[in-house]
Amino acid sequence: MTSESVQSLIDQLEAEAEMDRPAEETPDIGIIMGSDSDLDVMAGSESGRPGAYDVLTEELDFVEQTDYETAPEARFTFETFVVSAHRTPELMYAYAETAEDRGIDVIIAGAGGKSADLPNMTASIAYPLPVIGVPVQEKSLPSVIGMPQGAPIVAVDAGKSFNAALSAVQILARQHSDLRERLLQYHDGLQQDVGEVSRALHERGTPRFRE
Ligand code: RP5
Repeated sequence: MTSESVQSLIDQLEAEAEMDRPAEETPDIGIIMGSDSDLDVMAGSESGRPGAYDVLTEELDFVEQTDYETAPEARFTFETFVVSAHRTPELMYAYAETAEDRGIDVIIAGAGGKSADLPNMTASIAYPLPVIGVPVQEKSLPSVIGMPQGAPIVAVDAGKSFNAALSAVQILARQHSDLRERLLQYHDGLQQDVGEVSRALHERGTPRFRE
């Protein structure tokens, strides 16, 4: 028995899959997580480690798409949903099965706990769409990466949704040269930061640098 709120999400996904909207109007990346308690890891926490939302919006100029009728002006967008493999299996199935028809090119799926099945089940259902798994906790790692031969998933280290987003954009960049440029610019920025810190440490010496 599927609850009304879940069924309405399933209906929405299935209706979107029928719309055949142009790629400019649909999200390029789908971010799903097992629970909203995963949001700080998956999106990034305001006071802690940055995540997928932060790198996509702050470094790579993506916009989060929340409305499919009025798509954002930005060319590259992502969507975010809570989809629980165990509590809402029908929603997980509908999400994974409709993703490609809804214009998604890559899915980032995160889940916590010891039985973090959302990433690997999504990868199986959405195949051949690539899925990047994020183990939300250290203990989730074996269940995210432990796929049998022939059933692939790409995965990042525990909690590293930031890297999952970069990997997703690397996949998209094979088709979109402006994303390739954005990735190179991001990398240049990282190099610049290391260069500046290195010079400051070297020239000031350790005690003054520590101050
Ligand atoms: C997993 O169980 C979720 O991905 C989450 O990490 C964990 C706990 O979920 P809640 O009980 O906080 O909803 O399925």
